[in-house]
Amino acid sequence: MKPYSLAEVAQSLGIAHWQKEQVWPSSVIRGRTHYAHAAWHELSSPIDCVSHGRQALAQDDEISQAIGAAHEAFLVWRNWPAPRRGQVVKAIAAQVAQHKTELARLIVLEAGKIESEALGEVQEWIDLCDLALGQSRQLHGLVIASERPEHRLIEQWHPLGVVGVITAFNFPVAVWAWNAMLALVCGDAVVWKPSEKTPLTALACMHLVSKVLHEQGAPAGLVSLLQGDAQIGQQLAQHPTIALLSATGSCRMGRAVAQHVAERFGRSLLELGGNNALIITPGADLALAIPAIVFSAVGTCGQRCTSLRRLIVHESLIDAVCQQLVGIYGQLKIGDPRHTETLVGPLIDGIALQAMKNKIKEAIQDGGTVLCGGQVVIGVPVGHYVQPAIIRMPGQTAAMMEETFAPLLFVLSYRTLAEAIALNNEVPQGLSSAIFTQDQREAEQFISAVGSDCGLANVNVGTSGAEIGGAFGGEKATGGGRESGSDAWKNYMRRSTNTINYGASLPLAQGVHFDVKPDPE
Ligand code: UN1
Repeated sequence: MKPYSLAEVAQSLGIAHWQKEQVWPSSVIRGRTHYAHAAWHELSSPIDCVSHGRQALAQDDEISQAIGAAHEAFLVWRNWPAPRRGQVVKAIAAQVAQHKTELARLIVLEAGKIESEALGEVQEWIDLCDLALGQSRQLHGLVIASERPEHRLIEQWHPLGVVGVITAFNFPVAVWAWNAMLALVCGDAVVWKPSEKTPLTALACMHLVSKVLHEQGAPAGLVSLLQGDAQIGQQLAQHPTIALLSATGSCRMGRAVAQHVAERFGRSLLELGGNNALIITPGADLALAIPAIVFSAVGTCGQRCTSLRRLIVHESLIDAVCQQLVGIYGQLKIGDPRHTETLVGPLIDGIALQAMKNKIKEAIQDGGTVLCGGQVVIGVPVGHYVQPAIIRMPGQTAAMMEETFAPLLFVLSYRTLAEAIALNNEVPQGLSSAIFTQDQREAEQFISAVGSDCGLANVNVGTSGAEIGGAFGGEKATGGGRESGSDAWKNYMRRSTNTINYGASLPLAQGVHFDVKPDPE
């Protein structure tokens, strides 16, 4: 296979001409590109670290323009019937499907994930459009029995306003789509700040969406893009017009965002770090468990928020499981993610590599034994390609309490299921978890109220690779938000409870009497 280049992919996505004198636009507002000259940063692919231009960073005037345009667009868009808004999202899905391969290739080039996973990510956008289309005819509330005669209580869901979306490099398309597609059918406008590591993927998404919005006659300014760093995230968090700020990223970022948003009584929707565990019980079907462990631990080079970080194995099996895993890890094809045989691409940057190295050192100090991996396979100037690592730990130590965004798997043993569940729940984060068992009691205990405390708790399925139909998110330091399927749409709307009196008297609730004598006149 001839490896494709960024220039070719940008050309096929119709955004190549957006690069002017090496500079990519700092924002897209009302479908138009802007090029701020005040600040920029160098762009390169994690595949080869070769520079492919500069990314201009949005300035204050662009931020206020984008939010202002979004608010104006919202005032119009909220009056479109929801099913008609759904038709717009349906047209977006068709546009995305037409460009699926090119968009996936851009993800490969910018995020460094393998093509099959990148295609899956674009599929996630298309799937979410399907879900949002159906939801556009299901944004319904309740009719509730009133305690008063000739009264009715109803709940309605109304569009919320301008939704800010902050996304991370590892899912530069899907997480944006979860938020934006639902927000659109709910009648909201969207301002997006993507990761500064994947700005071109965001530009391509904006190009696809802007074209459809224009064709469908949607108000200009409905969806805009601001390129930049944490500074912009902070401004979105502080801006009174952003009714909801959805943020995906580290716990540190989420804490800062949540505080600013709470300060002004705004709403936030947080999907932060995970520290996901998988339990192997004595009767687990290892033919299922082993490939699930490997995909969860090394897929996306360990850079999913759902990546498997902690493997908790029954003491009777731990030696056999470690041996099988070390054997498979030794065969993993690591390298250029554009090659079809590659399973593990590069880490996003040198900082990620350093974090992995530091964590391995810390784990050794805690008494861990490196069973395999940790070495750089291909280094700079090409990229940061590492051998995924497995470290056997004497117990759950301090080193294991935080998330390291790298293919680093800690293994520890347990004796009783209660002990395994306690280990699963002991960390500050609570995103994803899994158990491999053929014993129904073990499975049910794990997903019961006294089992895993995570937002996602799977049985005989790995920790990563959730479908869009369920609510996605986690508890504790993961931030508590739920995105994607189920009733996540409610995040993007406001609820109005209405009491309607269709009678000729005015009874008060709770039997209260408050007799006001009518004026004899
Ligand atoms: C993320 O890593 O932020 O469940 C999202 C998964 C994907 C989404 C991951 N569907 O692994």
